[in-house]
Amino acid sequence: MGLKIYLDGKMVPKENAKISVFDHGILYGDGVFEGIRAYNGRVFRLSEHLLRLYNSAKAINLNCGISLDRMEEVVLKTLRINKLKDAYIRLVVTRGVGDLGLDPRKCPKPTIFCITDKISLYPEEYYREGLTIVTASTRKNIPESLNPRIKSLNYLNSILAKMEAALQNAPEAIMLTKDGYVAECTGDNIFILKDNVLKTPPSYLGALEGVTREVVMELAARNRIACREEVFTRYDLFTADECFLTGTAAEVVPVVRIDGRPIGTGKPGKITSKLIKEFKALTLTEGVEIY
Ligand code: PXG
Repeated sequence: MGLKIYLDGKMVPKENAKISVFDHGILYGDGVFEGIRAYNGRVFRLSEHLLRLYNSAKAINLNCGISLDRMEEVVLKTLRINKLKDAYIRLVVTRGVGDLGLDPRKCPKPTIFCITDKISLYPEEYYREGLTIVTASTRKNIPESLNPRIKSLNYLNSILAKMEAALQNAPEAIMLTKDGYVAECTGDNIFILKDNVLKTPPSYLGALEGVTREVVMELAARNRIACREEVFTRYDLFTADECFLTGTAAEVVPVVRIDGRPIGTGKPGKITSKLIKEFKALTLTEGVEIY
């Protein structure tokens, strides 16, 4: 049996999961989404992801048309019908079908779909050896224009930076704000450790309030590691003792080299390794049960 996709109230085979070319999600990137993970039969931080989805929708004045509780059922049912225990979940709400103009009032009904699939894990050596990454010259969108805290279907800003990373054979790129402060990566948040204090850029700079970022802040508190949201520059990256990225797909992954400079010892740091272990443990003990 092939993969089934939830699409507007129905479970449809992957081959038939198609949406209209008049959908404003396609025409204008008008919509919001979430990337969520399930570990060993439990969905990790599902309510946090759903809250962010509904807040992103609210910020662009998009009514999802179904309640948050119903949306939770959509995710769980899609996992169940595909008999998945470990999965990557992509939940998308678009403005829906309209005419060829921008006006969202011409889109009476949002399009909702949920894809659940086997997770393709990052190579093991990323965690063992750490990542070598670069700074992109493409700056983060300014929050005054399109707030990056909205997880919208407009990812061109991140994609342009990701292309710069690929040109240099790097798996990720650091993105700076228009003023040159470190914001985040193309699909991950960033942390540094300096003199035993963890620092991550505040979301007002234009960083997504990552669910994994929040978990790491909790783990830091639990392990009595000082952690602050702080504005910092590339200088602070280069002179950091440790650096790591966080994201639903990446989890917690060490960074050992940035723009040619080794970070700290040039090997994954001690605190980073501890947080990786703690994070893994948490994913296996908490979460919404699917079955
Ligand atoms: N910042 C941005 C810009 C993101 O897109 C994160 C941070 C991490 O957030 P979470 O909540 O996952 O800890 C994201 C995550 C990809 C990919 O292929 C990444 C994301 C979405 C879709 C694809 O790397 N978002």
